[in-house]
Amino acid sequence: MADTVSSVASGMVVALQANYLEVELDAAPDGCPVRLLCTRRTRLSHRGEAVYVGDRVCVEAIDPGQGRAVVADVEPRHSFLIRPPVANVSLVAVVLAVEQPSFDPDQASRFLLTAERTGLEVILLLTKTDLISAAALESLVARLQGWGYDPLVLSSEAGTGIDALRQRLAGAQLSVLCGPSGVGKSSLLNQLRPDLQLRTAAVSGRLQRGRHTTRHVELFPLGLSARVADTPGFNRPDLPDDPQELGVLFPELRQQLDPWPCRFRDCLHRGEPGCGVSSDWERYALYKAALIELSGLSRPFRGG
Ligand SMILES: Nc1nc2c(ncn2[C@@H]2O[C@H](COP(=O)(O)OP(=O)(O)OP(=O)(O)O)[C@@H](O)[C@H]2O)c(=O)[nH]1
Ligand SMILES: [Mg+2]
Ligand SMILES: [Zn+2]
Repeated sequence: MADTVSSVASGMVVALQANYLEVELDAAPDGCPVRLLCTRRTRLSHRGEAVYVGDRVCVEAIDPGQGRAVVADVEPRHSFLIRPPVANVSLVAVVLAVEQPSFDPDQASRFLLTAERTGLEVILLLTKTDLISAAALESLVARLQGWGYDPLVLSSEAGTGIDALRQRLAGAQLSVLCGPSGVGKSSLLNQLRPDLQLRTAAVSGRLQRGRHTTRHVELFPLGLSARVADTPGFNRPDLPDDPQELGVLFPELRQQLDPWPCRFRDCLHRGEPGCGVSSDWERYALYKAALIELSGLSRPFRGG
């Protein structure tokens, strides 16, 4: 009889809860479930190797009866979203509500900057568009276009934009829905895959904040070859540590560097000689405020 307990297989981490990883096998051995509940080999922790949703892993000590195994190794990642942590992402979808909770440009930018740090394609999903007038929506869309994004206009309530979203996500191997709590990330997934019946909860309080309903990152298949990650919302992503890294995370700043690269490579675009970046864009104030925040953390500024 084959010793299935010692067999080895490869797969992908599809969910993470406390100390357990759920791994979906590429090909399950006979009589073994496709999804296994796994712990990590202690030597992985000793080497300081964390394992995240989206990671490709090798599992061993498979116990088909119990549906358990142990993650022994993690393959190198081709991309990584820092927060929420997801490995091997191909598309980052930043989800923002027009209301409930209301649109906050500083918060929105922090999510977009975090997404841009992956170097991957970033899209912006505007949700709950049933809650504002057509004119207000039009002006918000125009504003976001000025930030370099062409937002997808959505409403899970009215069913607006769901087919367009499905098409967009189906073209990416692994996309992540990330954004503040209560903006309707899980609601969007329920629209795309009604069978999922993910838990959602009404926003509450004076600020109409979300209630942190989704607790774990989890991947769900969409169509034949795509997966989408639902993630727990949070309120204030950190800025990158390095002021030099900040500018290129703003698409509307990046666009200005293309025709007019700055004279100095370490230019921070605050009116330095030969700088190719103008001050005539909406988020310039936000960019400068972020630089000041970062300089408090790292090194002092020269000049003003
Ligand atoms: N009016 C309106 N309400 C919506 C829409 N989409 C979601 N909601 C409501 O917004 C609330 C929050 O939705 P969720 O899907 O739980 O939000 P989430 O982003 O997953 O929140 P977390 O899991 O906490 O991060 C729920 O009461 C939804 O019914 C929408 O398009 N229009
Ligand atoms: Mg949710
Ligand atoms: Zn410059």
